[in-house]
Amino acid sequence: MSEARLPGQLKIVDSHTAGEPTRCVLDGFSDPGAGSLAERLEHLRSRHDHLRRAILCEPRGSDVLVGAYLVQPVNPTSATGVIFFNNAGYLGMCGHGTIGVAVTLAHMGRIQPGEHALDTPVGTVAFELHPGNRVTIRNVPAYRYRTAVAVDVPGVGPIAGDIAWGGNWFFLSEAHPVPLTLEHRDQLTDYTWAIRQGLASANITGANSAEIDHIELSSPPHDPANSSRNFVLCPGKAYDRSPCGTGTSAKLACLAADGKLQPGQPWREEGILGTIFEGSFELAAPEQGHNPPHGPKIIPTITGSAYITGESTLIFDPADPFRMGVPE
Ligand code: PYC
Repeated sequence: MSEARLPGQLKIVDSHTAGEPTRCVLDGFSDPGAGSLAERLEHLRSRHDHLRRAILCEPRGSDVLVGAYLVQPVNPTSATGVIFFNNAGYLGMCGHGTIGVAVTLAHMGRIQPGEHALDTPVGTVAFELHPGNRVTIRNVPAYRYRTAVAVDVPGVGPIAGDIAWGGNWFFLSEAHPVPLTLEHRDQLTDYTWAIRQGLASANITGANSAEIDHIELSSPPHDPANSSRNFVLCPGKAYDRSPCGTGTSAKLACLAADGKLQPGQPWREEGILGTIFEGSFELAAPEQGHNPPHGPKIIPTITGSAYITGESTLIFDPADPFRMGVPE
């Protein structure tokens, strides 16, 4: 398939993990084949980005969807390779998406309950498929990169937060103008978007000048059985309906750095819908990187459930004026 051409059809399986949807694209697209997943992501970004929009944006998709191209794994023992994408671009890792992919692979009869792994552009992620659509992922190493960073938020003023890596870059703050409830989602979206703009204007980045494209607010949980509640703004301005797997990983790294959570201690992260990811961590082995100055590197494990919501064929009619998605 050359640039700006679409396949006639694509097979997809849709699922949701704790309320956040994942669209697995099974075949019919041009799998870049060889090379690392990071190289293949770049190939898809530079040569086939129109396909991302056609699959995920309106009228076939929506801003909330996360897509997952299933590609050949790099490690022959991995169940699949995965390149995650959304309405704005591509994701290095996606926690809810990995749980969704695992349940999709089981739905297709490609895996059975037990231990597996999948390859992502930021590393291999081990996962265990439990009976009953439940999945535990062992994420890539997470760590806090900077502590108590002040950012001047347009229309709000200065606030403080930590910057952490959990498979994506996060700015995590406990400062928020309204409670973390669904009824305040529009205000929370505007506020977190303003934080993101404040970070960009001040050139505050993750390591190697990486853009911080996820903003995570935390508050005490609504349910006392849980540990914390969050609201996470994703790169394309949609908020995560789930407690966000990479966001929970980044949070665990900050808790570990502050000595507020010990290895193996359980953590229950409540998302904006009240759904839960169960997390814990172990300290990363020295060969997985030295300890950065703002806390140790950790290996987070995140458990959640996903459900299949559909199995269908996307059709790209050459006569359809919106076959490439609606204009941005
Ligand atoms: O679960 O890691 C996650 C995630 C990232 C963006 C949306 N969900």
